[in-house]
Amino acid sequence: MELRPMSRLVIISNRVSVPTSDVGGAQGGLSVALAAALRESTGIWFGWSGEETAHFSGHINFQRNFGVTTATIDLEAQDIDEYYNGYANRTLWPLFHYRVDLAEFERGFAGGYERVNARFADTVAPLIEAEDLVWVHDYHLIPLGQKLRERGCRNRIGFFLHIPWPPTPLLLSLPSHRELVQSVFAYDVVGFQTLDSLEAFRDYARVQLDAEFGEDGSVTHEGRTIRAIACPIGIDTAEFRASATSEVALGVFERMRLSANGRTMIIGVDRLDYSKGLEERFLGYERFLGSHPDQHGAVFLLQIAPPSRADVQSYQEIRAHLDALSGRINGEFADAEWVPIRYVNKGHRRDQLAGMYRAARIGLVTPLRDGMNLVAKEYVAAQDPADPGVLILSRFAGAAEQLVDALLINPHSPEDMADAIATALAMPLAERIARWRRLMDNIEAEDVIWWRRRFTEALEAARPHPLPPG
Ligand code: ADQ
Repeated sequence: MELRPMSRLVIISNRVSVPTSDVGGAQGGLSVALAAALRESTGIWFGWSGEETAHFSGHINFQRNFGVTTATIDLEAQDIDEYYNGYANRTLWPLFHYRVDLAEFERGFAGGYERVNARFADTVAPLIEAEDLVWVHDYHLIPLGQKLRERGCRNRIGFFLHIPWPPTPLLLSLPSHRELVQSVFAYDVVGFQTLDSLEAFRDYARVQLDAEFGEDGSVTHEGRTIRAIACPIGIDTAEFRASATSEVALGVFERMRLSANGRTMIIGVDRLDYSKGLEERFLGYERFLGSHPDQHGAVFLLQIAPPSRADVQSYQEIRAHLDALSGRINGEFADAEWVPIRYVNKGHRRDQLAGMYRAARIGLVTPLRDGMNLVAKEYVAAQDPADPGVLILSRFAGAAEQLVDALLINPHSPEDMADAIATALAMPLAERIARWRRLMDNIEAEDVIWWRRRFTEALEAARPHPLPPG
């Protein structure tokens, strides 16, 4: 393997996930992968601590854990309210997931978003050294690149968007859409999860900004050229496969089998979020039960959905809806010995999840919109190669661009979902194995290490930013 000195990497995201030694524990593949990149490159990971402070001071808390340096700041209550709960999660998140109906456009939120991005820039800029690669993550921090440029940062700076980029007509409903998109041109490389999102970004640049397009994905606007690429995120496939056969996972697998008592298990695992299509999933499953009386008592759905963003009203509402809906469906179909939906609002360790995925004949992943959806990939990676389950996947998850051998469905259609469940339950072993193998080939080839390399190599190939004119 070619050995070359790596640039130091500075990763900036809203929250920082501090590495621990506990491989089976709470951490997602993303944090493991970024931590691995940081270990190789001796960089730092900068973000909000998740803590509140009475007065923002710019004080940075450095920590070093398992070879990774993290640097975090505390934010004021107003920052958290306007930037995080406000602009990020009540304006951009719904809008970028095609829910203009839920998006709230308040000037206070926009102001808080600008202010916190400036606070991030002020505090992180002095930490950045001349040759560092800077990699900014997600919708919380879109204007950060521009704010760093305004503070004289000439490094190569990349941005990766974990959620979908919306079609132009939707984005136009954001009052400051033009400023937001123009700020993207401060980066050198901009990565999207899918070709669909990349195309939507290019469409905006063409129609609204009259941008020019070059070879190799370059987009030029007002003298600034960026490279816009599709770079789908993957999971740490090797690690997840191993965790699916760990002692903890196999223990969970056995207990699930016992508690299933001969019934076939269907699994759903999602943060409790309206974008994940949980109501539609329950309704599709209800339709399946309604049209397949022979399956009563023979299947059950285990839905794991830990609450998230509980300070935002639309999240409180979806939770209440799901409580009512799961109760109604269980009331309609359950008998003394069988409950059709086991609805669990708790998080689980990753190795426990892996064991549950492995025990499920069907993985039901039906978001209405999703940047990628890593649960779909984890479900596949956790399967027993000799007796794999079937993935039912929404066409509107980014993962559907890669996982074409899943049963792809329209999550808005209860009939589509009911049919897919019936098809999956009846699928012969040979077809299950053939589909699983092709899904696994993709998940192995385009894993999180591939993703990280693809992005950082594009960033390394960018030319250092020229000095500002004048
Ligand atoms: P999320 O919307 O959070 O991520 P997803 O990609 O599915 O969605 O990742 C969720 C992660 O949390 C998975 O690793 C999953 O195992 C874990 N998880 C979910 N429920 C859990 C539970 N009950 N207990 C423990 N772990 C649980 C955003 C975007 C996605 C994109 C990712 C990464 O919305 O589209 O795929 O970022 O880019």
